[in-house]
Amino acid sequence: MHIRVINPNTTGSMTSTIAEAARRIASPGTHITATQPDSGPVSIESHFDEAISVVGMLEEVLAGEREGADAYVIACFGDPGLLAARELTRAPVIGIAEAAFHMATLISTRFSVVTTLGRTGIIAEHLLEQYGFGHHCRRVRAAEIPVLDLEENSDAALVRIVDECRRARDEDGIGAIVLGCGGMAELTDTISREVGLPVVEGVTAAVKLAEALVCLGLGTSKHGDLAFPRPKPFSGRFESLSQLQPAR
Ligand code: 2AL
Repeated sequence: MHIRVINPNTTGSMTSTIAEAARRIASPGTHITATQPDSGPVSIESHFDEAISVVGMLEEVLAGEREGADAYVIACFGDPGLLAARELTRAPVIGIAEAAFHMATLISTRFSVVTTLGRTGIIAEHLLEQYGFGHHCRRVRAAEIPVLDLEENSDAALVRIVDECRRARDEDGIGAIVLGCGGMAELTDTISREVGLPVVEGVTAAVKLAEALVCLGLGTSKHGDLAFPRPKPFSGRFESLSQLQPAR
């Protein structure tokens, strides 16, 4: 089984962190390819960053279709472009936020999310409502660290995240914590040990859900709004997307 894990930002060191976490959790027969767009923001911390990142992320899905990927993971906690990506393939496409929310509800009745910045926390709150997880989530908390601090200032970032997770444990009345950034993929065990609660991390959760769907023979439905986009001319810099043909 080939799972293509796409980091929608362009920071290679974060793609490596995500790849290592994905490979550590993957089953022996699963091959993980980790990629990132050529162009786009180095980190995704706003609606603008998300919007710009989506085109490069979708190009990575199209490249995966040419290689015959069996499933895709979108490894950014805003799940940018998730439904658009699903339109491009019959394979399952899993966003790390939705994966983590689903897993958290299977092991607890209430969870809190600990993410990077307050403004990305608001994006997570929108997703919780959109996905129907609003009443499972007690609180979305921010450690107030820029995403790239996870790579460049990692010791200080970990201290702030652990502190926020402890506050969530002590104040929110929760059973589990969801980590709210793809760049936190390697921190799960440490945080769980420090905080003493189950910690759900999206990249690893998404890889296991992708494996499960592929094993069940389930892929993205092509009936209704997730059908392949209708072929049409694209102009200007997107001309290469004209007459897009489904790979399978
Ligand atoms: C993210 C993420 O997972 N990767 C990134 O660049 N921005 N989202 C977040 N909430 O920190």
